[in-house]
Amino acid sequence: MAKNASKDIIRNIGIIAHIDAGKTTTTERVLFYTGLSHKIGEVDDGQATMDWMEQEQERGITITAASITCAWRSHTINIIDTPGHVDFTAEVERSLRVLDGAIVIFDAANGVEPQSETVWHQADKYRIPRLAYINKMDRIGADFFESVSMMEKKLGTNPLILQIPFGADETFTGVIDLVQMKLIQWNQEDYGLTYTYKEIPEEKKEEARRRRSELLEKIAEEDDSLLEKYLEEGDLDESSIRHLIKLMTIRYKGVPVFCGASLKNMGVQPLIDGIVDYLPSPLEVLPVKGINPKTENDEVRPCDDEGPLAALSFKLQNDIQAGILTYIRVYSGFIKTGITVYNVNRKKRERVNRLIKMHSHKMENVDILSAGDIGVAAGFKVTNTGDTLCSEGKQIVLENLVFPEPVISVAIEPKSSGGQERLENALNRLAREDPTFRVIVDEETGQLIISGMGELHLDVLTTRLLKDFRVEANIGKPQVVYRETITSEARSEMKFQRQIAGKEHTGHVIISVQPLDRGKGNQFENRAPDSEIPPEFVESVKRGVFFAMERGVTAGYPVTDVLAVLAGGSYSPSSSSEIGYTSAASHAFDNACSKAGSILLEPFMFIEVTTPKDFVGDIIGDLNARRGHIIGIESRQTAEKIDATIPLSKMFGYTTDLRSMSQGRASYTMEFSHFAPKTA
Ligand SMILES: Nc1nc2c(ncn2[C@@H]2O[C@H](COP(=O)(O)OP(=O)(O)OP(=O)(O)O)[C@@H](O)[C@H]2O)c(=O)[nH]1
Ligand SMILES: [Mg+2]
Repeated sequence: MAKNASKDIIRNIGIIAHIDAGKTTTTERVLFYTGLSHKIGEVDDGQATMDWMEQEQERGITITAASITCAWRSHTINIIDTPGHVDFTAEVERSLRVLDGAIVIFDAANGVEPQSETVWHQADKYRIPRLAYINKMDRIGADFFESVSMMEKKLGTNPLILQIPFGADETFTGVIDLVQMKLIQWNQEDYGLTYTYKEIPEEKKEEARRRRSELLEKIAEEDDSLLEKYLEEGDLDESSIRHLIKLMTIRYKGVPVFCGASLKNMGVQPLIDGIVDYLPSPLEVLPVKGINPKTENDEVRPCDDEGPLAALSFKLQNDIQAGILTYIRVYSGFIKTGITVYNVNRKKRERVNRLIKMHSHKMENVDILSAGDIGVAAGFKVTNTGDTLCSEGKQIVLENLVFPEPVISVAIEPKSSGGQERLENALNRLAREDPTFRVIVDEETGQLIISGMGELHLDVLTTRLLKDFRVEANIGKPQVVYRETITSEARSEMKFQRQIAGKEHTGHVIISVQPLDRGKGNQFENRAPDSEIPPEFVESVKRGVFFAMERGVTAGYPVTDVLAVLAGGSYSPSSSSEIGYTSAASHAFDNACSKAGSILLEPFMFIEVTTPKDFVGDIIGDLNARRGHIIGIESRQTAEKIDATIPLSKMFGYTTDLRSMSQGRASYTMEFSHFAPKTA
């Protein structure tokens, strides 16, 4: 189709990395070099275009993923710059879910950091082909080859070195391109906008030749005729090399490695070339998979405008002017203004009134989003994050997004008694945007409890509440969100019977529960004969069980790692109802768990502290006092790294404590590790 032909010039790309690796700094250069901005916005001056939220500029970090569309060598590149802080990992997750490729940035002085591993595995999960960019080559301690070897060791990947640095730290002045066999250097007068290709200096020629042979050895086998040519001639031309690198990349067999120093305006253009040359267009990725809700069969939908509509909503955002913005990736078919689409998860239609392409926070109205596109619909009523939009006649349910569960909470209350409704409204709006943020009412105290991914996450949200929504509220101290689980098997039989609005509702179920391995989450199985529980009521039983799991059994924390089995029950044609089965199932589950004996689990975090040698002793002593378990200490050129696991409950205020222990010179990153029984 002529329409589809233009799709091979589209690239949908995410930028992912550990916090502070330079994602936004690099993206700002992309904006400048592709002509989207006339001036480079620096993160350090609070001027980055991509970090447009006030809080991002104040804190100097990215909080929400922002997208831009730019043009390079007649291609259209949609780039999403994601946050690196672990509290905002959901932004990375949902971006990767809808993208076709990624650039993973590493800090040359630190190599593979904990969050680099996390985002790498997230990209593995969604089968995303990727490029690696070793940034900050100008920093003291920058080590390109050490970083590459960490990629092999820690990420188990096959790096394809396409460039080597020319110099390191203060002497870093350019990159040697092994495909073109040239030294590239940037003109600093125009902030690196122009650059020159030079002869490789004599002292580097031998190394460059050797590295190029190593590269060719790795890639030549990907194509039989090129392998033959390589064996005969001992070399290959540029376009054959690029072809082989692309095949390796989109077949997940290798990761091209680039290097540079974005802040010093070196290295970015070859990386943009890499996006065009090596990352896939929407036509080159696997077709999206889903389930036909009528037949329950798997279905695939290739990227084709003519195909039936399959699109995923992956993000919701409140906009003061445009209302609710729903971010959508269209996989097949198209969405046009004026039509209605079918939300299969809510079983409701949505009318498409306005479509937008986002350029960071600027909007461009468009008439159509076609297969392979990412865009925004304004004014949708029912669609939530993770819902599938399709045609009502040809339904499909795409795999939903799974987000991590909150681990920390605070109580919040309005300053005046009249403020309750306003507060609840604002909280609900924030919760709709952010699937990792929960609002619940404590049944005993009537207090509002909000929970999220970490102290920073809740701090950002409460600041928005007070500033953007101008709500006056008192905010409590952060608390850990524990989990409940069981230690043995048990079963419970429950009969529910009640008159509701003049009608009798009954339900009778037998539920058994058994513990699952840590990290398995909750599961539900139906083993009841159809004669005891008709299949159409199984969903009601499941709903009752999951409701009880959310609410907790003895301490009010969510239940985890439990298998609930519907083992039997009975059915009365005159009175059995959905309400009856749901209520009976909730009670039976509670009762079975109480019998099985429930215990509390607490979240443990993985923490990595980076510190100058002098403070190692004090920091380790302090970690031990917080019930930390030291996993390892690693010496790097510029600092020591201490890895440990530690209960989250002992980590409140750690930022300040670490600062005072180390005269402000140590830093740490922390991410969720696992749940384990609470001991103290
Ligand atoms: N020396 C040096 N510093 C850099 C380079 N690139 C970025 N930085 C600095 O590193 C810090 C973090 O840069 P950002 O671009 O905000 O990093 P990020 O990956 O977007 O960070 P988050 O969005 O918070 O995860 C800033 O102070 C930058 O100036 C570089 O090439 N060299
Ligand atoms: Mg950033």
